[in-house]
Formats: sequence, structure tokens, C-alpha cells
Amino acid sequence: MRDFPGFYSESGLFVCFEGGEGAGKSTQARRLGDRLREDGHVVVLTREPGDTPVGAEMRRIVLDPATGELADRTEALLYAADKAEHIHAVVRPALERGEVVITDRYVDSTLAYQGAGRALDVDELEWVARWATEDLRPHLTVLLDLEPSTGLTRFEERDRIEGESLEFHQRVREAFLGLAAADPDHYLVLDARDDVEKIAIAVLDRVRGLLS
Ligand code: T5A
Repeated sequence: MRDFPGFYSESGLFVCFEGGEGAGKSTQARRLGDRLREDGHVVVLTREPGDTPVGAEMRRIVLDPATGELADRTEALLYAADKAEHIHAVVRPALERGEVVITDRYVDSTLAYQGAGRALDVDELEWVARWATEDLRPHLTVLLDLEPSTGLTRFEERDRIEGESLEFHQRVREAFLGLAAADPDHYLVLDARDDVEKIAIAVLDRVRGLLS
């Protein structure tokens, strides 16, 4: 199988937040966006799945409990299609304009949820996800690490994926940590139990370093 070396945009900055359910990704993505705007940067705050018109349809299908059971491969391909559209319509154009793109979830979520969670073949899955995203990699992925039993109590209603077993979410957590350990230069792993502001400062420090 072809090896994917990864492509890093030469313009703009691509930052990704990853982690399990309720880890605080959206909270931290918003904070980082606000502070970078205060610093004078143009920021695009985005998320997967669902930040394009086509992606919104995919999001409804994969997350609505009313969808019921989906074949694992169908689910993986829907997430991949969302990514392809997201990269094409949102992420690459903004990076080419030299902007900061902050995404709430990206390829690692597929490797963790569909790979470790659903137990699809990770090499095959990675091939699909890298192909869908033209192998564009974030300059930095912030992994907010949290014990799933804590994260799952941070909200009340559960979608199709959140409703999976604790074991499923534990496999997802381990997969995220494994991805970060394999490429430490491009990851910042933080304890998501920490105070919101403490986490925000650690993220901002690292990102400001990349921007300077
Ligand atoms: N998925 C996604 C795949 O399976 N494959 C893929 O390829 C992709 C891209 C997306 C789902 O899709 C799956 C993964 C997901 O299951 P979603 O609705 O977009 O689902 O939800 P999530 O990304 O999981 O986001 P959540 O809303 O669950 O959690 P966040 O964004 O991590 O957390 P946030 O910021 O909304 O915070 C949750 C609560 O915790 C509090 C907040 O105030 C909020 O109440 N909080 C903290 N509390 C204590 N201490 C802290 N440090 C806190 N930080 C936040």
C-alpha cells in the first residue's frame, strides 16, 4: 500500500483539535480563535463533520440516532466525503489566502473512531482518509486527553457515536494517544481535566510560537 508522507501547507497555519467526547475541543477552538483575532490574525474556525452544505447532510446521517445501524464502511466513507468537501471548499482556500484555520476534528478522528472504535483495517482507512484530504496535515494537532467516563458526563443527550460503549471510547482514546506519540513534533497533548484557561494558555503559547 502506498505510504503517505504528508503535505504541510506553505502558507497559513492549520491547527486541529482532537480528543474524545466532551474533552473541550469546541471550547478551546473558540478561545484560540478569539485570541488569535485579537493578535490581528484572520482566523477560520471550522469543524468536522458538517461545515459545508454537503457535509451538513453527512453530519445528519452519521450522528442522528434515527439513522440506526450503518455498515462500518458506509460510516467511514461518509466521514471521508465530508473531509474531501471540507478540505476543498473551506480549509485549502483559507490556507492559500494565508489565514489561520482551526478545525474541531480531522483525520485522526477517523483513524480513532472508525479504525480503533469500529475495528476497520487502519491502513486501508488511512489510505481513504489521506486520499480524501489530499494528505494535507495540520501543522499542529492539539489532543485534549480525557478519560471517556468523564467526557461522556459533560453533556446530556447522546448521538449515534456518543451512544457507543465505554470500551469503544477507551479504544478511541488509546488510538489518539498512539497517533500523538508517533509524531510528537506535530502534536501537543494536554490533560483535558485541567482548568479551561490553563489549557487555553498552553495552546496559545504553542501556536504563537508557530506563527512567529
Ligand atoms: N467522528 C468525527 C468520527 O467518528 N469520525 C470522524 O472522522 C469525525 C470527524 C462529532 C462526532 O463524530 C465522530 C466523533 C464524534 O462522536 P460532535 O457533535 O461534533 O460529534 O461532537 P464532538 O466533536 O465530540 O464535541 P463535543 O461537543 O462532544 O465535545 P467537545 O467539543 O470536545 O467539548 P465542548 O467544548 O463542547 O465541551 C463540552 C462540555 O464540557 C465543558 C464545556 O463547558 C461543555 O459543557 N468543558 C469543561 N469542563 C471542565 N473542564 C474543562 N477543561 C472543560 N472544557 C470544556
